[in-house]
Amino acid sequence: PNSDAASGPPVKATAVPHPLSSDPADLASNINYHARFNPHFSPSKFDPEQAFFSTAESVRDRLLQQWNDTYFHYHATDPKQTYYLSMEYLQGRALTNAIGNLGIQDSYGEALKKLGHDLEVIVEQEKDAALGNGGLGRLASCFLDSMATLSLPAWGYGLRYKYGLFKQLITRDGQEEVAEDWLEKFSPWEIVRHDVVFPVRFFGHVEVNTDGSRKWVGGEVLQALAYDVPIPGYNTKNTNSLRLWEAKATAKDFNLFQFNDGQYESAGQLQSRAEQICAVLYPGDATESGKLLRLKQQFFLCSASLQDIILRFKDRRGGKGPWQWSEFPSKVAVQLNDTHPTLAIPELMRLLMDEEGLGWDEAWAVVTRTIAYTNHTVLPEALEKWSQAVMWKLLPRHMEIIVEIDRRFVEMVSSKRTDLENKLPSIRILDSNPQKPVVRMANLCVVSAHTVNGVAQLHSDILKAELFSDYVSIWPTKFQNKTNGITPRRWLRFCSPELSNIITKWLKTDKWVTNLDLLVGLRQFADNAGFQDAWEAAKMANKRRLAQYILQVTGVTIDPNSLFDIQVKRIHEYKRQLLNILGVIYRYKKLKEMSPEERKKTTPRTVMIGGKAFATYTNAKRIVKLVTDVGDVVNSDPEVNDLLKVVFVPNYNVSVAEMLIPGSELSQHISTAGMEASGTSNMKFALNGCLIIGTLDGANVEIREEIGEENFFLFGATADEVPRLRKERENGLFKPDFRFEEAKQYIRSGAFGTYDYNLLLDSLEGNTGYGRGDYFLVGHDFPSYMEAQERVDEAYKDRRRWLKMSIMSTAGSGKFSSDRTIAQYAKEIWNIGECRVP
Ligand code: 4GP
Repeated sequence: PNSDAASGPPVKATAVPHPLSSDPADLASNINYHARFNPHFSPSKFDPEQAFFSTAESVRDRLLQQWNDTYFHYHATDPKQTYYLSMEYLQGRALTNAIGNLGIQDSYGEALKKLGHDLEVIVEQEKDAALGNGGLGRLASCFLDSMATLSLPAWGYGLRYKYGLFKQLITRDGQEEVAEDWLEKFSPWEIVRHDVVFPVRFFGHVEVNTDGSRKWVGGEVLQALAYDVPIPGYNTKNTNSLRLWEAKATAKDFNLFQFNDGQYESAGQLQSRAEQICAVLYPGDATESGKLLRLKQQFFLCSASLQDIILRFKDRRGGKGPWQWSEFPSKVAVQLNDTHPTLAIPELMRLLMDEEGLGWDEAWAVVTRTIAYTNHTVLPEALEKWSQAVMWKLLPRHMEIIVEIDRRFVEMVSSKRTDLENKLPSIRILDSNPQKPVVRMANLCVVSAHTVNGVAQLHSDILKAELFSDYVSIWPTKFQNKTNGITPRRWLRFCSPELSNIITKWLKTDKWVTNLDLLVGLRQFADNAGFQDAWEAAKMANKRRLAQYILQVTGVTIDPNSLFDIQVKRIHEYKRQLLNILGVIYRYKKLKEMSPEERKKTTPRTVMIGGKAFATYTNAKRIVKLVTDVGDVVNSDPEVNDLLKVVFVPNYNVSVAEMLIPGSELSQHISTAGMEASGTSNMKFALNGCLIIGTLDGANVEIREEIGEENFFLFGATADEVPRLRKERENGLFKPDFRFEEAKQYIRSGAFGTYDYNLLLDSLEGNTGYGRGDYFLVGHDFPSYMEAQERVDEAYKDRRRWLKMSIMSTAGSGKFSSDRTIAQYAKEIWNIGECRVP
């Protein structure tokens, strides 16, 4: 801030300028207006934090205008609309994205300059909205951006968690989790909608009316209050909504009598139960109460969203019945982002039958033509199963409906598909194992949805061949693939302006921002020395920025001339950060054994690993600890210091990714083949000219196809070899590579401190069991991984060759735009079309 900072904003507040003016002076005046008149801060303060909030509010004025126009346009046009139901959205920061999509970044930069501030500093003030865990949540956010950019009538629905994903601290004991309060001050982006409130019931019982119809009554009723977050598209006026629900109790639910009697806690019981629902993303579910809370969250999202969708359907037909319910699926598409919102299925059935009076068949026809389901993982522990007892207690009417869906499915199989009768125990919805009767949510989705899709070709093939193979034989056309994508706005245009400018300059157009296939035009310059030099300079600028960031958050100095090698993602054994760090350990040991002459020939590397481990996932936390311990030893070892650095990047989130990815040169996507459904960071890295070392897993397969196998460092077993390799291991036939043994032994020798790593290393030994007996095949893949790493070192020594490969990576990334993914969903699943605001 300039010297006026302490005495308030330097420009005098005048009348509020038109919110759509892009004149920097008008914008400055608008920012100034918000600084003076918003009630959140003292008007005498205008340091970067206040400047951020005032700027965001000024941007919001414009968003509001477009958002209203969009709403009215959709209302008047009444197109078919998609509703994306997701328990997770990893939105990250919104300011750069908003002004970038609105095309007013430069004007805001200038406006802030007039006010004594620097836009780059101001955007850093914003907290990440981390209402998600990882890939699935970030995908949802990329989809929102693409839906708006393609001018599609499509909204997101989610929950407004008070505390999103935890903040990760790295201490001497490894990872520590603390609550991340993204709403600590407030979010300038949301619009609280006191006019949009729906009741959501829990518990209670089912009453049967004299005509046989049924009604869910009693229990407790909370209110769902809507908060709308405007989602602007790039280069379009369309500004869609992300509607986040918050749970509330009403004043009626507050027992004033009890309160006055000193019984403060029981007086506000419902209020506090309401607060629990949106308190945190993924509350621990080891306890019964934890499971109940998660189920409540899921139902809360589904019920509020569907009531809202139905009301809108009615509103758009004049608000007066009778309704043509058979028309509903031609006006509404509901996409379930994984099984978390599965309860939308029985809830829509209930609303249609019990509230709207439809019969079963009529309601079922609507539901099954409206709902589609995306699967994001084949990991058995992630396939949701809810206890039938808990479901009967919390949602008795929904359980009745689920039982009936299951009964009809069983009846259909028994009458029409006798060949599958022996498969019924595994394909029906209810698993009535007397020990632990559960509802299998994925089965409910597959039986009820009109379309089921995987998120990369290999994953979709695996779903069809394995997890859902029996259903495929019943409904062969139900299954599709929709390879994931990422938004090129956030993940190239805005996070790497340097590289973007070069691309625009050489392609002589910036149309690639909305038509990513145009990047293929860069192939013609891949050998051009002038282009390569410019490319290298841009990458170097990003590396320098990253090095500064690393110094700031970890205190470790890294050399921008070394190879920047990055693995960032949730810490999970199947993602094999352990393979990475074992490789680093082996490298370190060999460096130490080398003569000074030999050392001179090696490629200097900086290895960065980042990601959060689920709080109760012990082995994942041990991996984090190991990386930090290795870093401590390696980084302070003068013998290797200029050749190897190892950094654990703390608190990985969207904003950190925006810093890391543009500065990366090699990234690791090294999951056990068949286990990573897609991966989306692989796409972000490739788009930013980073080379991939990886297995033939998830979207790696398609990335390699697109950018050319000569530009991809491949290693490891393939998905179809994995079962055989596991069997061999179980039968004691596995012979470990000497390098693998050496690396493990080095850890056991205490080279990285006194922490007991035996339990972690033991998971790589033995011969059976999930997580033991090296289920993830780290040992099997280790030698081919090390050989691929040698190829990386060699390639990096040839600067021109590396630059060419880097350019080819970006040039081949066109397919991985989420615009392409969403266009396919729109056409092949939702059947919706553009509805552009004029
Ligand atoms: C993730 C998958 O693990 C990842 O491969 C995929 O790219 C991403 O979904 C988006 O489709 N799954 C999850 C999850 O995040 O919670 O199951």
